[in-house]
Parts: sequence; C-alpha cells; structure tokens
Amino acid sequence: MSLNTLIFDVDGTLADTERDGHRPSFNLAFREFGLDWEWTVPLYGELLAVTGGKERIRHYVDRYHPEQLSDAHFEALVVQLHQSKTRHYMALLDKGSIPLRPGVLRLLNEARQAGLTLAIATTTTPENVTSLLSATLGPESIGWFKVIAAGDIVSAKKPAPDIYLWALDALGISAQEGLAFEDSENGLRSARAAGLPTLVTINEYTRGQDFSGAEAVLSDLGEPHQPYALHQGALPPTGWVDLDLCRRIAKTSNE
Ligand code: XBP
Ligand code: MG
Repeated sequence: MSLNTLIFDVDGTLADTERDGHRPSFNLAFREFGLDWEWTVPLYGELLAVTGGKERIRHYVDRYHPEQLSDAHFEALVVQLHQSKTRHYMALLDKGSIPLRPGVLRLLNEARQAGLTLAIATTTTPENVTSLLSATLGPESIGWFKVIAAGDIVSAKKPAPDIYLWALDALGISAQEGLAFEDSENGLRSARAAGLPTLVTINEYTRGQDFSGAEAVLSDLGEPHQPYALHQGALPPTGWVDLDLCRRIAKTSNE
C-alpha cells in the first residue's frame, strides 16, 4: 500500500493555537462568568496533559477547586464556560492573529497538486477548525479536506486512538495508506495506536515529551529558506518536509 492521505492534527500542528489562542479564551470565559480563575502560561502547560476543553476545565476544577464538583449546576457550568470560550476563540481567530506554522501551506499545496487526500483528526471543537482554516487559508480551504474528524464525534479523546480510527473509517483507507502529523505525546499515542506512521513537529509546550514511536521529530515542517531542525529519527538533519520525504517516511514505516 502506498501513501495516499495526509492526516493533520490542528492545535500545535497546523498552528500554534494553545498559548495565545485557547488559553486566553478560557480566561475570558472565566471572567465572563465572574470566576477569578486564571490559566497562566505555565499552568496551562500542565493542564494540556488533558485533551479537550471541557475535559480540561473539569480536570482543573478537580485539582484546584474540588469544592465546586458537588455543585448541582457544575456540569451545566462547564458546558456554558466552554461555549463562551469557543466564542472568544473564534473571534480571536477571525482577527487573523494566529498564523499557520512554517511549511504547512507549502505541504498542503504540494499534496493537493499531486492528488493526495487531506484530512484532519483533532480533539478541538469543529467550529475552531473551520474558523482557523477560513482565517488562514480562506473559506474554500475547508473543502480541501475530505474528512474533518473533530471534537465530541468520539467520546474517548486523544491519547485514545478513536478519533484517528474514526477518520480512517470515514476515509475508507487503511493506516498503511496514511501519514499523521502531530505535535504532542497525546496526539502521537493516539495516531500510533490507530496504526498510523506519525511525524511530530514540536512546539514550546511539547518539547521534552516522550516521542518514542514517531517516525521523526522535527522543529517544524521547514521551508527552503527556513529549514527544520531534526530532533529524533533517521531524516536529514535539516531540510523541509515535502511529499517525497513523506512517501519515504511512510514506505520505511511499512517495511
Ligand atoms: C487539542 C486540545 C483541545 C484544545 C481546545 O489537542 O487538547 O482541547 O486545547 O479545544 P490535540 P476545545 O491537538 O491533540 O487534538 O476547547 O475546542 O476542546
Ligand atoms: Mg495537537
């Protein structure tokens, strides 16, 4: 089976959305509801161990404000906080303040020109994905992706394999025909558990995580004028990820 589909994670992979996107949006939602909770940059790094915004709020409350858990309205509050956070986050994306990471647009274009299928497998809310794509690539780019697997479509979020298995099923392909792009240990574990070879591009929050099982770990996808730095794996020490390299990675992993 040869490579025919590239499957991208969103947060941290297509764009650096967590520190200056999701995090301040959670804080705005807390303020809107009169809560004095403040997710600082280091605290948020700790909370990222739990994927999914609602799951992350529950985890935070469990850890730092456990007395709230017995409140009869707690679950409703989580849902309302998350809706508010999604509104703030989408408004922030609409302002165009979060760009794509290096090499992402180049690789998407190359894959489309070569007739490869593109897909997304993410834990984030579906509207966040379409807003990011619209703001960075234009609204027509949503149609570039044959499958967008996102949010609560599966109940077990990453690191569980469910979102990638759902995407593979919707795409009608086997894992050997795909290559996943991830930025975090949770994402890598999810993709690998679904059988997908996975390329990791790290960021400020995920450097230092355990990426065993990745085909390679890079600073980013790189550009000809701004090459990636290799952190782990048997790829050239610098360069840029193009389709040729993707095919080589997928072939090696399937041997
Ligand atoms: C992304 C997440 C998400 C976002 C917030 O993980 O963990 O929870 O931080 O999104 P991954 P929502 O990149 O591994 O998919 O608030 O919409 O859930
Ligand atoms: Mg991610």
